[in-house]
This record gives sequence, C-alpha cells and structure tokens, in this order.
Amino acid sequence: MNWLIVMNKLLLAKSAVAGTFMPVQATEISKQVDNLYGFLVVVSFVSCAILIGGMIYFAVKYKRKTQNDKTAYITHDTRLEVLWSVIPLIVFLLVFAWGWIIYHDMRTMPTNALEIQVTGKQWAWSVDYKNGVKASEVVVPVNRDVKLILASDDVIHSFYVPSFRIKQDAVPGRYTALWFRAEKLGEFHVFCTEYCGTSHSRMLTKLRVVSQADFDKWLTEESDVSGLPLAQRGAKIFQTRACASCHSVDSPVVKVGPSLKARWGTPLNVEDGTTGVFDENYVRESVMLPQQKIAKGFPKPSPMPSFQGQLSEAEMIALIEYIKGLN
Ligand code: HEC
Ligand SMILES: [Cu+2]
Repeated sequence: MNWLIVMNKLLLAKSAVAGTFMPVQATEISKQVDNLYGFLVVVSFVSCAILIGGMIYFAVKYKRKTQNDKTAYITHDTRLEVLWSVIPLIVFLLVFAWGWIIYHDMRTMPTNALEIQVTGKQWAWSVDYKNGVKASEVVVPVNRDVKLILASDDVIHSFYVPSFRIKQDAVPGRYTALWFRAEKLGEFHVFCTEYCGTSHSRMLTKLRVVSQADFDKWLTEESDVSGLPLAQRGAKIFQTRACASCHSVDSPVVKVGPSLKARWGTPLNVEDGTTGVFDENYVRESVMLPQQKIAKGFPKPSPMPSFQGQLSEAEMIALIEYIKGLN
C-alpha cells in the first residue's frame, strides 16, 4: 500500500465520521470549520495517547521492585524541555492562524449580498424582506451571498444554523449581522442559542434554501398575501400549514381532527370538562399547545403538532379571523 492509498482511505474515513456525527455541511465555511475541528480532535487524541500512554509505560517500567531500588537523580533535560514546549507552541500558533483565517471569512460581509432583517423576540424569530414580506422562517436562494441583519425586541437571543456552522447574537438596541452562502437545497434548523427565558428551547425556526426561481416565486406570492384582508391571509396559512389535511372547514366531516365549520362561539367540548366557548383564546391555545385541552373523542396525546414558535402573532390573528368566518 503506498501513501496515496492510505491518504485516500483516511479522507474517506474522515467524511464518514463527519457524516455520522456532524450536521450536514451546507456551506463552504462549514467544511472549513469541520476540517479545523477534525484537526483539533486528532491532535487532542494524539497528545492524550502520548501523555497517558507514556505515563503508564514509565510507571510500569520504572516501578520500584525491591527495597533497595534507587531512583536515578535527574534534574532536567534541556533538549526534551525545548521539544515539549516548542512543538505545542507550533501547533497552537497553527490553530490560531487557521482559526483566524476562517473567522475572518465568516465576519467579512460580502458586498451585494441579499439582505434580510431577522428579529428575535421571546420566543420566535420574525423575518422581514425588503419588499415588505414578513415570514416566520428564513427562505433564501441557493448559491447566493445572503446577509442577515439581526435585532432583538427584548433580550439577547442568538441565531444559530448548525448546518452552516454560523452563530450570532441578536442584541437589543443594536444591529449585528452574519452572512452565508448556502450550497445545498433543503430545510435547515435554526436554534436560539442564548438562554432567553421559559420557552427558549422552543424558539426554533427553519431556514429553507430554494432555487432562485422558487425564491422569486415565493417572494411575490408572499407579498400578494401580505396585502390581503386578514381572513384571506388566514385561509392561505390554513392551506400552507397543512391545517386543512386534518380539519375540514366546509362540512362537519371529522378528518384527523374535528371539523372547524360553524364552531365559533359554541360551547367547548373537551376531555377535561373545562367549560367555556370556542373563542380567540381557545383557538390560540389549541394551535400553540394542542395537548392542553383535547377535544372530546380524540386520542391523547393529541396528534396535532404544536405550532408554538412557528406561527407569528400576525399569522395567528389571520388564522383566527379565518376560523371566525367559517360560521
Ligand atoms: C396532524 C393533524 C392536525 C394538524 C396538521 C392540525 N390539527 Fe388541529 N387538531 C387535530 C386534532 C386530532 C385535534 C383534536 C384534539 C385536540 O384538541 O388537540 C385538533 C384540534 C384543533 C382545534 C380545537 C378543535 C376543537 O373542536 O376543540 C383547533 C382550533 C385546531 N385544531 C386548529 C388547527 C389549526 C389552525 C391548524 C393549522 C395551523 C391545525 N389545527 C393543524 C389535528 C391536527
Ligand atoms: Cu431566544
């Protein structure tokens, strides 16, 4: 086996390891970050093996075997000391330079990037596009520089996209920014990584990477919707969020969930016997926390997913207006 084959095998093993333990690499920078990270892991393993292995080896080899064993009297060894100081120094300087180069790439905002405003608020992200479209998830075109300008309405949040290996705080009272260029189509997780209160762990959204054509289409469609009356916006959201696949709206037919036709203002019919009427707060709670009050005759836990952190206040209001109108 020559060294090329060995190198090739190592590289294959490396990508297998990265694919198993790490989120997908969806940007060029994510690959660079992983390379540096991999290097750090390997260096740590090697130094751990030398240190712990050497310790055990010497402990066994120079174990005192009889009462009269004398330990050799050694004060120091200049050559050894220089070696174990200079080698780590070189490794550290290398890691510093390498890290600095990647960081510099990450922090240098491209000119001509597509700018999108992202605002954190306990506990959801809201996204504003230049043409006035508001969304609760970030949609961007593939292979294009995108700059997110972050702000916060209340406390510090942090915008983190694991698949892009980028993260930036959103700080109240000032703007921060980050940029990326997605190379892969698909949906990626966005987490808030600054502890920001009770529902911090649910402050999730998605970053959707689509083709430029799909992006343009989405943007015009959304801007049409933004101008619609509330109830019509609600109808649209009801379709896009797939509420319609579980709830019928034009007949009393029960699908996965109860029909929402002519329910507004009627008495509640829930498992735990709570009384009340089908109103704004009930709909809100049903959508945000479906496990709270389960409609009579439906399974527990409810198969309805929670939309907390996924629907903005504005979208919720539109949905309510739509459901009101089903009477
Ligand atoms: C996977 C299927 C599913 C989806 C998707 C779904 N729901 Fe539900 N929904 C249910 C089920 C099942 C129930 C009854 C159990 C319960 O109360 O959680 C329910 C209950 C409700 C209720 C209370 C109804 C009552 O009679 O008390 C409302 C209101 C509601 N859903 C609205 C929505 C809206 C709005 C959406 C979309 C944003 C949505 N649902 C998405 C399955 C679904
Ligand atoms: Cu947060």
